[in-house]
Amino acid sequence: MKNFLKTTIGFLIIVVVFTGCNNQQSSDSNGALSSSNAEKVYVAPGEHDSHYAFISGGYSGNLTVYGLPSGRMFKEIPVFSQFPTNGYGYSEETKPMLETSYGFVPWDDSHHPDISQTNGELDGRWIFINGNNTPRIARVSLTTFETEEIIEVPNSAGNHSSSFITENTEYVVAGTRFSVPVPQRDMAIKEYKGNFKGALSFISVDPEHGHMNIKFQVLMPGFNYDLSHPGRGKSHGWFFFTTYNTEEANTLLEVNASQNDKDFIAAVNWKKIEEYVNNGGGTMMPANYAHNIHDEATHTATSTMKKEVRVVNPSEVPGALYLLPTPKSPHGCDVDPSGEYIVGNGKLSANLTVHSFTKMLEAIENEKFDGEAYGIPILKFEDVLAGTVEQAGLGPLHTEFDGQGNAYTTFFITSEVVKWKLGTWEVVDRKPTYYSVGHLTIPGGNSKKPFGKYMFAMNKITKDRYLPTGPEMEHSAQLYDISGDKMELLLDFPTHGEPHYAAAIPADIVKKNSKEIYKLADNQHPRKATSDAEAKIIRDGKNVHIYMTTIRSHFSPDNIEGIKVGDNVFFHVTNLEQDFDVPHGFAVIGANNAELLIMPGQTRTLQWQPKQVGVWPFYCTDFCSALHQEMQGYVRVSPANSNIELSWSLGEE
Ligand code: K7E
Ligand code: CUA
Repeated sequence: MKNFLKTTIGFLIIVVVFTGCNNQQSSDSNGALSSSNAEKVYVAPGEHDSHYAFISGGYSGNLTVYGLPSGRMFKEIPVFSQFPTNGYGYSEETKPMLETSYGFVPWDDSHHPDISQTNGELDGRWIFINGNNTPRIARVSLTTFETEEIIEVPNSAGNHSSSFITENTEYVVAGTRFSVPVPQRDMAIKEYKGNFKGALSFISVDPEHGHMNIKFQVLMPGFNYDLSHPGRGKSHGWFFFTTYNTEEANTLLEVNASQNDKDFIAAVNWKKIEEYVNNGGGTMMPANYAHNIHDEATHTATSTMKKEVRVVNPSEVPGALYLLPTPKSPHGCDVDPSGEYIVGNGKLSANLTVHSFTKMLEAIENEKFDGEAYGIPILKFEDVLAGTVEQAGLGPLHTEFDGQGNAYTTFFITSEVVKWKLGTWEVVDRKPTYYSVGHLTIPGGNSKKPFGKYMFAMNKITKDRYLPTGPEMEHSAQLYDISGDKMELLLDFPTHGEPHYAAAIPADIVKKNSKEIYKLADNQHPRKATSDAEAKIIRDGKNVHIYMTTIRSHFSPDNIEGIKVGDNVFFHVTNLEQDFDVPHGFAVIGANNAELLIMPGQTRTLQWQPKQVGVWPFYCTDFCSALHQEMQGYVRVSPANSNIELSWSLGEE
């Protein structure tokens, strides 16, 4: 009887709970969910997510790694910004990564990550991301999840239509948002029109190592180049850029750059320009830009200043550039998986414009032009138009594809994602976002082979979605199940910085390659110490180099004397561990930089300039063993004129 009662009451509770949820779900406005949706995002303790999502950190300058469907953040990868958490941009080995022609620039604004591709499919080798403010492109390894390379982009400003990857990672492409004088010079801002230029940079990627090199820059008219995407399949070899401010206004752009009814999508036949350049075409122009590479063998980055760049003027390569009229200051520029449709989202329009690649080629073939801009032929809007998605919403921004013939477009003003059909242009579903969505991502959704299943929206405004945290709230993302006819909202999760775009990929493609340790035997750092016996200290004038090792649970040496005020001390710390996930940290009192976090087999260097006489401790910052708190040492700092001899020890009383 007791059991029967229990079961009945249990059943009743379940019914009540489910009914409650169902009632809530039917009122779409509050975005509440049924418990079956909770199951869809539940990853049991110890189990893994099915997808990685790499979400741009916007004004954090970094890239964050999330799991889908759980929305859990796994890592923040420092890219363009100093990161005291692990010493990136503070350690001597990583400082060169942030060198530019403007000197050391420890911050940037990162917008668009894109994963390397082979045959138009995500191959999971590298991920590229742009620095918007001080134009740079970074390459992050997806075996170490570390930034390996950063190249500065000269003649560019506001590196926004970046960083997008061609079908076989031949190029990572970077377009300037702001047009500027090229070369830079002192001139009146009023003389912008007709004089400023917009550089579109094609940066070749070495297929084996991923190393980047600016192959050429196309010097375009002084428009704003907002977003871009490569052609794929039939349109492989072309690249498309949205433009706004084709008015070439230099003040009050909110009015003056919205005068033209149509701006353009610029179509660039990069294959043609590549061929021209391979035959010696273009001009080498003096330039000044940094190229920074982190070498995994020496665990050290070097920065080289490059002195020239190859530029190409559109008029030099007839047939390589065309302008496709596109309404109302388009923002997003997205190409469908087949390569036929080029979607230009006029952010001031209610309709979506879709151009046809086939029609574009026909119009070019028939030379049906509607004038030209600075010598670049303008095609007729009607001749290239594939179709229009009518009255889909307000403020369209970005579009992704599911590989099933559907496109998903974000609408900033009406806060929604709208699903529509390629070819028929009919709207088939819409779901609200909370609130004011910018980009959206489908795993592989900007490649030839989208993986579908999930879509997530990255929203600009959070408001009441989370517990309040004062005036500053993290932005919110929302995960939707797109496997059915209708999108289903599954989850809200907070993101870090301001995510603009993100790239997502099935975990299987990436996780098998993820590195667990650096082999100590492969460490070629010039100041490594690969055993306690190799620990030593070398004085070179005021520079003191401490070759130090760490292993659970001591530093070697752990007692150091003979350091003087005014010295420049370098702690070169090698982590001797060869076990997965056993980093050691290193911090010393009064350091004006950060800590070091040293991965197994790695060497990292912290500079320390002791300013006060005394005996000062250093310690491990990462709880590495039961005796982690014992992992410490002392440095004796004597007056600048003292005669105390340099000495070091471990385990001597
Ligand atoms: Cu935020 Cu792609 Cu920089 Cu649109 S961009 S939202
Ligand atoms: Cu090493 Cu804590």
